[in-house]
Amino acid sequence: MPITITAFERSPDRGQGLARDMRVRWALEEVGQPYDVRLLSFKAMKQEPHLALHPFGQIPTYEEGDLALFESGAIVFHIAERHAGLLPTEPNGRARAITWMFAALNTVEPPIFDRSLVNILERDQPWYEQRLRALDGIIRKRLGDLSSHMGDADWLDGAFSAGDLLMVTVLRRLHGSGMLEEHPNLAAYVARGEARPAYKRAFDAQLAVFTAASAG
Ligand code: GTB
Repeated sequence: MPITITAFERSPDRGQGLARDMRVRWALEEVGQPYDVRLLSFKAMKQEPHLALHPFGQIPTYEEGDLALFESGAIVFHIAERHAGLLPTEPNGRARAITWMFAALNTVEPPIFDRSLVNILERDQPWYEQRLRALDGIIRKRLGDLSSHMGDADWLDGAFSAGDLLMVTVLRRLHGSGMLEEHPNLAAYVARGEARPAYKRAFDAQLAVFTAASAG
């Protein structure tokens, strides 16, 4: 069954691969599944037929035959369940890798994503500095804990898994903040993820969308 995902017609990140279609593209590249991309304007995302696929009018979505999914974490999990390469087969290792998927999305991503939003939307507000300091404190605590957990390991728990894929996409958002560099093992971890051939193919594909939109 052909797979179709959705992505921004023109990503506000100008091709940095920060939108959440990147993690879906990367997962599909890791497991060697070809996919089509339907590009959407902000207007089209908020209208039918897209709303029938995504109740919140966002990207990414995933279609395969009569299956339609939204939520990037659920999509990556689905890909990892259906195809070898992103989850261990040994049950306990698999459960731990799934735990890391949740940790990336529920524990590490929220303050990092909020920080991006505050920087975009609240810069002119009187509470901006205070809010940024509070979020940076939470993020630094998360990074410190994660760094201690990882030590000198290459990946979170044994071999590369969907947990690493999600964690790296989450941590990448801190590029430019200086916070990753406070933990050389985490900076190296992110670089290791970004060096994977599947990551590079996914990154280049989403960048090509932005480049084409800018030329047109
Ligand atoms: N929990 C959902 C998931 O994981 O799939 C969240 C999906 C989501 O936030 N989608 C965003 C979206 O569709 C795009 S990824 N936004 C449009 C809207 O809500 O109207 C978030 C995002 C957007 C922009 C940047 N950027 O420019 O750097 C980065 C990330």
